Amino acid sequence: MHIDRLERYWIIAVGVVLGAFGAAIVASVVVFGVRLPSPVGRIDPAKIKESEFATPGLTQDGDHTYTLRIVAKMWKFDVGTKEPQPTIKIPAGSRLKILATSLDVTHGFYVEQHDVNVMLLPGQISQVDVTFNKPGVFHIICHEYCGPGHQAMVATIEVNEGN
Ligand SMILES: [Cu+2]
Repeated sequence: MHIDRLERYWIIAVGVVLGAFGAAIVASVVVFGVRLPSPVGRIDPAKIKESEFATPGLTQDGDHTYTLRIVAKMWKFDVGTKEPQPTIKIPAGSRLKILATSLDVTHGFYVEQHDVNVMLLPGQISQVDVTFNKPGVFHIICHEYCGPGHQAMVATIEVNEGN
């Protein structure tokens, strides 16, 4: 079979590019440990008051390690406080295990400047582990349109100069 010289070059070039993409995917998993956010459990939204999400909020597990339980609902990230837009305060260098679920509809969960971008589905518990090294104020934003109060669905993580 005759393959034109230019055509052969293009076949090789496409092969190299596809190979590089494949290598990048393998490297992201094997070398850099990138994982898709995955559900860690199921929950009946009607029985949320009988679950670990009955008292959402921040608990300290150890030195600079915390668990944050969040219930997303129209139109608030509930962390167990009365504020409509709550603030979670942690020291710099904290490792946060975020467990989140939705009470009603699909919500989004995005933390600015950090590697957190999850969809919160009713009936599903999602987990994200993230370290906050840099002091600052970082918003948690709902990025899935969830109804007329969607734009007010904001919480804040305040990372203070820690020790
Ligand atoms: Cu929303």
